[in-house]
Amino acid sequence: MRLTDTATGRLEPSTTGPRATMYVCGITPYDATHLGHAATYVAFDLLHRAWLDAGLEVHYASNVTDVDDPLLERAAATGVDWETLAAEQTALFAEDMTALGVLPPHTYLGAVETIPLVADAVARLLDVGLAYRVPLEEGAGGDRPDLGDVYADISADRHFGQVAGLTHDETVALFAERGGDPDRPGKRDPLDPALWRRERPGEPAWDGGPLGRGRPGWHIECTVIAGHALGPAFDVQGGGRDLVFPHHEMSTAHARALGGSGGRLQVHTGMVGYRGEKMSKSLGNLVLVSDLRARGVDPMAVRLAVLAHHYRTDWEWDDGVLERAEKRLARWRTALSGVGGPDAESTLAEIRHALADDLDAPRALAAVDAWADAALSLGGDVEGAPGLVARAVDALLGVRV
Ligand code: 5CA
Ligand code: ZN
Repeated sequence: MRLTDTATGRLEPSTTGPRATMYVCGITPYDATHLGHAATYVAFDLLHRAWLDAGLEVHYASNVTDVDDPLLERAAATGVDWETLAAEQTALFAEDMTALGVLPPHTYLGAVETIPLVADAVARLLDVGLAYRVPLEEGAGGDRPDLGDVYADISADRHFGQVAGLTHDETVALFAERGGDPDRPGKRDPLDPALWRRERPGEPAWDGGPLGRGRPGWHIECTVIAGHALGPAFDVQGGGRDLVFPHHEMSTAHARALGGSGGRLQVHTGMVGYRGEKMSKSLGNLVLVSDLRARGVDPMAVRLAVLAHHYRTDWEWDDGVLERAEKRLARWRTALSGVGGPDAESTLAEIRHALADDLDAPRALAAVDAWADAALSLGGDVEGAPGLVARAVDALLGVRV
């Protein structure tokens, strides 16, 4: 099967051997799972299922960014303890994913529980001169204010920029918009990302050995968790398109700095919008999976609504999208209720072909629609055909019918 690699823009083989490995960036748990998250995890779930169907030995790893600025800010603004907020939202996310039929990762690690691994990696980068310290402002750094924050020196990386392929001006703008600090005094380059943030009054901090107490930077966290789970090189680094730059550019650069190569392919999903803008926790224009579930919406209809869009396109959620998916699901269920039906071998082959071709879910759904149309209009007497379609829809598309 082939996937579009963001770095080259080309279709590339999804694996190179009997083992298939992917790292998909997990949530920052300060608010509940929305349809944008759901679409991203359902897309990579299709890949997971296609790999299993091909008989590959799959290792899927993911993370929870359970300590980060947006999470701490939300906790402070709402007066909730940040750890409680993170634990609650992480649990709700798992529930939502289970309801949507997303197979869980084999390795699932939080930022907090991997701090010693990250601190080690950052200390190594300092030792080999690929990272440097930036002096702290007055009042920061606890009893070791002399140990600065640690930043990666991206000028040392010849391949920097290959993931996103952006111009310098574009990168600086995006860096500022997406959690970076281009104007921090003392940095060698505005784009250098933080690897270790020293303790600040009112912020949580952990023992960092030679780094001093503090907490990990965002990109290095994903590099270290992916490397720990999958090794220095793996097949797919995935996430939504909003992570291409800086997150995946930086985490791949960090992987190289640590002697590996990170994801061979960079795979990104389009953005789900709502009411004219990207659905996002920071904008607050959210449709939550848990709200839909609470309203009694069948999560399989939600999954079908997602699958009706190719993973790389941007699309808008609205009631019509959900209504069409509910109708489709009901129609499939009716068509699948018989003992016999039209021959389904070619339907199964078409679903597999469609998924092997850059996860073309809409084409896979169309194949099932065609079979359902034939079943409902012409009938058919192939015994077991509905069962075959039902199992294919369940195993390959993750839709329980
Ligand atoms: N914790 C980091 C990654 S290490 C993070 O980006 N968390 S997140 O909660 O903001 O997003 C989780 C995943 O959902 C990311 O892959 C992100 O790219 C994706 N995502 C967020 N918003 C949307 C959206 N509107 N449409 C599609 N995917 C989205
Ligand atoms: Zn990540």
